[in-house]
Amino acid sequence: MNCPHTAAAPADRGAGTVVIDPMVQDLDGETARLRDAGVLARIDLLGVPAWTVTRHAEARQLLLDPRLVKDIEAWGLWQSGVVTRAWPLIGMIDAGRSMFTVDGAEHRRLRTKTSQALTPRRLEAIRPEIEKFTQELLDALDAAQGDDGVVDLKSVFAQPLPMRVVGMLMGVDESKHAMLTRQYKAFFSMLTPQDERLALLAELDVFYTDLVREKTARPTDDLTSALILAEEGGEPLTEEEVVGNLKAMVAAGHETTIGLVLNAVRALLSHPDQLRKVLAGEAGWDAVIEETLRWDTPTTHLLMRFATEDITVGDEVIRKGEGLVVSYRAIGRDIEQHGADADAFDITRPTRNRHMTFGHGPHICPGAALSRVEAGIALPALFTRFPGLRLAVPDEEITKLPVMTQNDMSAFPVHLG
Ligand code: STR
Repeated sequence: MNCPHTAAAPADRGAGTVVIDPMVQDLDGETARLRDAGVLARIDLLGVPAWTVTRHAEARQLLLDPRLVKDIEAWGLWQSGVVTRAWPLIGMIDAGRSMFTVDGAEHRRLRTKTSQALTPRRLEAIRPEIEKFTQELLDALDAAQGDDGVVDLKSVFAQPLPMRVVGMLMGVDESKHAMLTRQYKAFFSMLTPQDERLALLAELDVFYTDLVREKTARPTDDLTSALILAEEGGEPLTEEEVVGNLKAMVAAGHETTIGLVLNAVRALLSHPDQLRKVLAGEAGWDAVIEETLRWDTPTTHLLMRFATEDITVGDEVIRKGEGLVVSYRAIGRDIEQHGADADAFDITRPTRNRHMTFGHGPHICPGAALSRVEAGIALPALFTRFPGLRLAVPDEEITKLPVMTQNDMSAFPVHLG
């Protein structure tokens, strides 16, 4: 893709550079090329050069390294004006002040309440509601079948479920869910012109700011209200910080879990021997969830961290001011970590729990337990209600959306059986 708004000359990109395809035409091929390009690989993101880490052990170490920060002001290409708001991926980095964009002591201040609200123990309280949403959406699936018995599992089930859960948690009214789903779809799609993307982000900021002001005036029993209220003797978050956390939670909580649920269904339908094992009780749903997280990560590439000093990784040096991406899909397929058959889906694999799909270190996903609860309810409920569930098209015909950072299918047509 031609990228006229950046001045990064092709000469800046070495021969070993992997160009990340915005259309996501061959994700497995690209993952293999990244792995082959080395522990630390040079990538091109719509004309912008960056490093990516492709191995489990080194990623783990880098994710603990305080010399890497999320603050965009530490990025040389941003300081020099080579990268601007005209770059289509800027919204993944320049997303406002929140727990996603701040490090150190300030990061702990921004994040503590959210992570405490999402512990496995606290989540037990909302399990019945998640079960209720799941049953309602299974009914909706049944009702949405066409005359041919085909229904899109994505739009009718996998997409609305996490939106309802994160909506309930954050206090976002159901009447707004369709708008949010539409806006995030456009935000992530590389087919959306950048001026439209910037406009929709501005609209979302107005929406979230209004919501935070409403919750400030009339607090309710949700995490947004909790984020607004100061702890006994503590310093409250600013409005900007609450808005930042709220939008990070809605975007992350909604987008990633769609991938987890759909990828697990797809893996099971294309590995019927393993589905049989789960249905016969010989393997657990937790094994399906962990192996799916490893093998088909919802997040392909996580943008971005910046080096505040030169950082040596093996034979390469990330120079001060350079950007580092974490390529979770390649990391899940790391042969050193998972063995020579790392590309195979195998729910009985001994290392299935030793993946790093939720990250590591201070920014490790605060919603990890929530996504496991959601998938742990949705998957068995789906296969119990529709034991004859099968794909309505050959697996090769399922296409990916043109999204560079997330692993997201266009649709997932099934026969309910
Ligand atoms: C989307 C745009 C926005 O308004 C706020 C955020 C912050 C959190 C980000 C989110 C982004 C994109 C998807 C992310 C999420 C955190 C977890 C999720 C990166 C930039 C993952 O895919 C892991």
